[in-house]
Amino acid sequence: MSVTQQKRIGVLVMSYGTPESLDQVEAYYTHIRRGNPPTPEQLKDLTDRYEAIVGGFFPLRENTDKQVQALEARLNEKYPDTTFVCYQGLKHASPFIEDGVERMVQDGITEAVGVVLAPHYSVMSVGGYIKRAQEKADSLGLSMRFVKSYHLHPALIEALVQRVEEGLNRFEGVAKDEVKVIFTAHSLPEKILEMKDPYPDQLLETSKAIAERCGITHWQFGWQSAGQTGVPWLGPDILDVLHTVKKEKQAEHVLICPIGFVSDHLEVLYDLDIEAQKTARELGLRLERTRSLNTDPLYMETLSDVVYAQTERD
Ligand code: FEC
Repeated sequence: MSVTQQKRIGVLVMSYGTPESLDQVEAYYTHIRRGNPPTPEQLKDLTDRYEAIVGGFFPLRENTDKQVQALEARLNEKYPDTTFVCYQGLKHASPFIEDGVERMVQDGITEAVGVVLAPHYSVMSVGGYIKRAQEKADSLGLSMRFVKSYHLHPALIEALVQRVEEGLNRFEGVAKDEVKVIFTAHSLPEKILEMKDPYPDQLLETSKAIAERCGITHWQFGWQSAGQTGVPWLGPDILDVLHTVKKEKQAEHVLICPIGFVSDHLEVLYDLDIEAQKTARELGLRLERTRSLNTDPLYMETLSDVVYAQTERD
């Protein structure tokens, strides 16, 4: 009796990457800066931020590991006729995107799908991940398809709606319309606007979809975590938004929902939970932040769905 081999698909799950220990911070930062080492002051500033979040622990590594495992489990449970094997490919740390592609080829994978753990497409973010993976796959003769964005997937919106509702409920005794909701994402250099990059519009679409579902009208979008690179970055920055909320007496209660991020990591745990929280306290505002998606089953549902859709294309 002949046994037909089950179809095997490699899934390259790409994420930003983080150091594994404090002594790797310099190499990591140098990679982010495209090979330019940071000054001692810049290095100290970044190391201090990692130390401030959880004493120099790097939560993004464990969170990405768990997301990759959970996605593989969900894909194989949902689509039992195919075997999905997930590989990690990190932008700025090991295993790098290219390492992930190479491992798939070494394991005999001939067909693969790439997906980034960031829902919104920018040529400078997701576009950069895809370019690197595609180039490596082409050089090794691996056929790859890519998920570009999934910012309006119903399961993603549902997961975010649940978080906003839960966040609003934390303001006990405060009416929903007395809380200002601010959706945030990582800023990028302003030059993306000239390129007609979809990133700002996609972020607004996600924000509007959540606001409509939650029935909130008192919201806005703000940027966070802009770099100090000597060129203008997209604004308004979240810290300026908090100042405006106070100055214009828009609200005394603020809920931040970082829709551009899917895990607990430096940009959430430091830039929002420490830096923005300090500004809010100084301004006399009460600030809460929605829980990160991490391995929420609805997020895994989103990812498994968009990955599978790529395998069904002609
Ligand atoms: O927890 C961690 O260890 C890593 C957290 C982390 C995430 C993240 C996500 C995004 N970034 C994006 C764009 C840029 C651009 C620059 C840039 C710089 C940094 C630095 C650190 C850093 N990023 Fe990041 N980013 C994270 C961490 N990022 C650390 C360097 C020091 C600093 O500025 O704080 C500027 C590069 C340059 O100098 O030219 C641009 C975008 C995302 C969201 C999409 C994604 O996850 O890929 C966009 C998480």
